[in-house]
Order: sequence, then structure tokens, then C-alpha cells
Amino acid sequence: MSVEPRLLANAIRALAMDAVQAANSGHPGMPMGMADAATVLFTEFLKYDPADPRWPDRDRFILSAGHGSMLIYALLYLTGYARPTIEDISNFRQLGSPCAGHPENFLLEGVETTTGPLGQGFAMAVGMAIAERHLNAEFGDDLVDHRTWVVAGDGCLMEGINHEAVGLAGHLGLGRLNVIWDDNRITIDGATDLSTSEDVLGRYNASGWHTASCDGHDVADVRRALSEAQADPRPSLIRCHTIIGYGAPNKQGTAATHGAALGVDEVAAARKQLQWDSEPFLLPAPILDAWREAGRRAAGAHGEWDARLAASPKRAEFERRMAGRLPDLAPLAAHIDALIANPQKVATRKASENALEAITAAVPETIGGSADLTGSNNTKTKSTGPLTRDDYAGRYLYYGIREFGMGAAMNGMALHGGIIPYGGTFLVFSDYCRPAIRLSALQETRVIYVMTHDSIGLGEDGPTHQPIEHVMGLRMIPNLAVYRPADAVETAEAWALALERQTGPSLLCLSRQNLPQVRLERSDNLTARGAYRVRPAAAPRRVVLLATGSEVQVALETAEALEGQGIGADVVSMPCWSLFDAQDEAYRRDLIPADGSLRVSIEAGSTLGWERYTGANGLNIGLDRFGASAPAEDLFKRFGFTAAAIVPRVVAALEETGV
Ligand SMILES: Cc1ncc(C[n+]2csc(CCOP(=O)(O)OP(=O)(O)O)c2C)c(N)n1
Ligand SMILES: [Mg+2]
Repeated sequence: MSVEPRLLANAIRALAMDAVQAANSGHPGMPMGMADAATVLFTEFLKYDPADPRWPDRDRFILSAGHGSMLIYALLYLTGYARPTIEDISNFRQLGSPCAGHPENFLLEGVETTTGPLGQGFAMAVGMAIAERHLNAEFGDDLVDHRTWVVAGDGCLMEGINHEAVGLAGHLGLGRLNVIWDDNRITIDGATDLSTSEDVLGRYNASGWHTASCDGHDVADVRRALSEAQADPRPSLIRCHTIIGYGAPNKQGTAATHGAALGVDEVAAARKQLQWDSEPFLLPAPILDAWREAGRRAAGAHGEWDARLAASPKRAEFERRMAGRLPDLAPLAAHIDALIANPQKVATRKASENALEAITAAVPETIGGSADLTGSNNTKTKSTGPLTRDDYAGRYLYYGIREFGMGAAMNGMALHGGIIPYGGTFLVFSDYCRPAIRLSALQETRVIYVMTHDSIGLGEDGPTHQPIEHVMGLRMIPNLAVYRPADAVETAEAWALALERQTGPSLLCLSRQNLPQVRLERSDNLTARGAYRVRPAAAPRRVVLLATGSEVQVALETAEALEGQGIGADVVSMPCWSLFDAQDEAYRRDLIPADGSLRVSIEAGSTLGWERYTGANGLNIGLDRFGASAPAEDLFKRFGFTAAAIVPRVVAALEETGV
């Protein structure tokens, strides 16, 4: 290369400190400290093509330490991606700039994942590395042969999810995963020895990783360590000794550079120290040219890859998968027809398994799994053999007891492309992976969460295992489609919708206990409307019962009993609030009429939130306390989820409100 790597790295430093200074907000320390190592990675190792950021066989680069976002913005600009432009960078952190405070996968091509919640980028990278090996097993070296590179900070390694991610990657022998640890011995509160004395490399070695160390400011040493990592068949952690804020003479090496602008004086001093004379956001032509040349390094390899794809008999299937286009879902439709012809009284978790048998046979890009509850979540099917270090072609992941790691890995697989991941645990443990669910929603990934044992209906395991606030809490996450199906038909319909949804995750809340089939006639996918009338009132309507999941049956029994007293009652099943809210007003009004009918919600969970449908004078039947350990039927009786308990409450409410 014609320009010294040190000067190339200084371009990153200048952009980082100037952008943060202009915004008077941001994190200059990390990009300045990692500039040298990142320069080696992007000019000598990483396989990417700025002219085609979505090239399927590119290496994936994950900036897990997302607060150092200026590092990736600088690299994308310098190597020649269309965005960010230098204007975008000069508007760092401002409204409308794709250079958000933390990198967002939906704002910039080249940003593979949203990062910022520490530890999750790393854990998503594990999913990307799984995806790469799986697709390699299926499509061969000609089409899929790339690496996953991560830059992670002390925080990413300290977070609990790191243990799950490292364990999974080591177990699966993901040798294409290389993590560069920015070992600057500084976090926000100060020196890392305030809070940790862990033998990090020892932990990684014990988990089946290769480890290497280097001086992060010595490019030859970085080069050696990265080469070593590439050559080793195990996943690698490269400990990169760096100085945070390197180049800022008075502040480098201190937490002061972590998350605040350096200040005008220190920026001027850094310019002097780095011998960087250019004005902010201006780059010397030879330096920018050298960076752009580095950005064209893989253009030839990309062209050769294009030729291999064009000649490949697997081309159409590869392109279909990578574009995320589903194959024909006719087998799932046939499964629903069979349910109508031959109704099933099964738990919705079992109904989910039955739907999955049809789905996994028809949709080869599905990869299932469970956090050690396979037999309870009913996530394994005949088509999905285990994905192991000896057989990456498998389609079922034994995630172990790693709910958060599972969620993050699924995000990584979905973001990699070519895979639709689904994974299970108990609904109550959605809390353990909630941060990953949130990132699925934010990143718009097609990930499907299979959450079983969805209420006190799970019975004897008791309050630790009985979800209360979970369904409602999950409904609050924007862009997450939460389904609580009432029977086998709704379950299959929810699966169809989850598969078809390209712009975000879906979460299925499924029962442990058997539920009778309430849908007995052929129809369109009614779950797609979010809510629909299961039973219209026979007598003049005075009550509308709104229920989900196992409580739809309770609502039907309640309606029967009310009708027996001459009180007309509609029953509305509401498997998915967000889809219902998206219907037009006429449809919503028809189901939840403003005709003075008493509106009653019945759901064995938190009532908070149901008022939006039942109104100020409505009745909310739910559970705003923890459950108890007993058989399900006893619990439904104890907590009032029976027609016998609900009817008097409805009658009393009718009297009270004078409807
Ligand atoms: C889950 C999570 N917790 C807390 C934070 C807030 N936070 C951002 S950076 C940081 C310190 C990280 O230290 P390190 O990774 O060493 O970064 P460095 O200071 O070296 O840049 C913290 C606590 C976060 N972004 N994510
Ligand atoms: Mg640090």
C-alpha cells in the first residue's frame, strides 16, 4: 500500500473526534483506540465490496461495541460505500442522518446489525457464523465461504450473554468467527480493575476457543494475530491491547474519552499529536484514494463469485433463499383443511408441532431449536435433524439453557439471510431473552419465538413458571406480532402469518393444556385480522366477550350460560392485538361496538391494557397476582376462569351499568 497504515488510521481518528465534537455528543475513545486494528482488518483481511453491500458471500463485520459507532461510519465512508456521505458524518447523531448514535442495520447498508446493547452484537455474530456454515453445507464453497468478524469491548465480554454466546460458538466449533477484543482496560466508571479480575483468555480457552494477543497499535503485530486467528479451526478471540482515545495527548488512556466530546482544545492538541493538518471532514486526497483502493480489493473475487453463481445449478434456490422469498405454503393450507375436516382437541403447543411438520417439510430455510425444552416446546420435527459441529447441514439447534443466547443467535441467522429461525422456551422465560426479542423487533428480523406454557394453565409447576404479565408486556414491544391462538386452526394460521412477515418478529404464546377446536368451518385466515367473531349473540346483544387463547373456550361457555338467561353475548377471539389495531375502523367497530354492550375481557394474565377495548365501564377478568401450584383445572376454578364464576360478575356489571 502506498500510504502508511498509521496515516490511514489517523483518518478514522480525525473523523471520529470531529464528528463527536460537532455533535457535542458521542464516543470518540473507542474508534480512536481501535483505528489501527480496524485499518488492518479493512485493508487486508475483511472480504467486502462497497459497490454491492449485500453481496451474499461478503464477510460479516459486527461492531459489537456499538457506542463506537463512528468507527464503522468512518470505515464505510472511507472504503467507498454510497452512504454515509461526508455530510451524513458531519451530521452524526442528528435527526435524519443515517449516522445514528448507535449503528442501526436499517439505516445503512454495511451495518449488518444494530448494536449498542452491549454483548448482543457478539451473540448475534454467533448466529451469523452458524448461518454461514449451514448454508455452506447446503450450497458449497463456491457460493458460501465467508467469515464473521467482530469488534467487541470490555463491556461486551463482561455481559452475561457473552457466556452463552461463547459456550455455543465453542461447542459448535465455529472457526469462521473471529472476535477482536478492544482490551483498553477502561469502561465508563474508570479502570476495568474496579469491577473485574477475570482471566478472560482462560475462560475462552476453556470454552473451546483459540486465543491470541497483540499490540493494537502495532499493525504488524495485529496482522500476525489476525492471520493466526484465520488459520485456527476454532473460533478466535484476539486480545488487542489498545489505548482508549489514542492520539488525544491529555485524555488518552482515560475514561474521559469514552463518551464525551474531547473539547475544542483537546481536539486541537490531538491534531498536533497526530500531525493531522486537515480541516474537519476534509481528507487529504492520497489518504482517501488509498482507502478507496482498499475498498476495491475484493471486486475481483466478487466477479468470480458472480460467475460461479451464474453457472451453479443451485442458483435459483440460493437466490430465493437469500431474497427471503417463501416457497409454496400449500402444505400448510392443506394442514388447516385437514383440521377443519377432522377437528383436533390438542394443546396449542402440540398444534404448533403439527403445523411445523408441514412447514419444515415445505420450507427448507427454517431452522428450529429450543433452549433445552424441546419435548415441552414441541419444536422438533421429522424434517429437522440436529445441527452439530459434525453436521452443519442439520436444521435443529440444541441451544442448551441459553434463552438470551438463542434469541440473539436467531437474530444473527435472520440478519445473515437465507434462514428463517424459530426457537422455543417457556413463555415465563421470555424475560430471559426479552432484550433479544426487542432487537428482533427493532432490526425488523423474521424471527419466530415459540413460547409455550402460556398461563396458569400449565398447572403444577407453580408461580415461578406461570406467566402473568408476559403476554401484555410483550404486546408493548413495537413491531412484535404477539399471537395467543385459541386452537389448532388459529395456531396454524399464526404460523402462516409469522412465516410471511418479512419485516419483523412474531411470538406465539401456546398452551400446555389441551384446547378444543373452536374453528370448525373453512374460511380465510381469520387470525390475519387480529380478532374476529367466533360466536354472534343469539338473543339481543348486551355483552361482548373478548378473549384469547385458552380463555376463548371459557368465553364460549360463558356466552352459552348468559344466553340461557336471555342475555345476548358475542364472543370475539383476539389472537393478535397489533393486527386487529391495523384493521379499518368499520371492522374494529363491528367487533367492538359502541352500542352500549358491556365489554368483557377474559385473559388469564395482567388486565392492565384491556381497558383500551373494554372502555371505562368494561369488565376485565384476568390475573393481577402470581398464580399457585396445582392442577390446571383447580387453578382455573380458584382464580375464576370458569363460566360459573364469570356469569355472576357479568350480570352484576350489567346491573351496575344499567345496560
Ligand atoms: C447492556 C448495556 N448496558 C450498559 C450500556 C451503557 N454503556 C455503554 S458503553 C459502556 C461501557 C463499555 O465499556 P467498554 O466496552 O470497555 O467500552 P470502552 O469504554 O472501552 O469504549 C456502558 C456501560 C450499554 N450500552 N449496554
Ligand atoms: Mg473498554
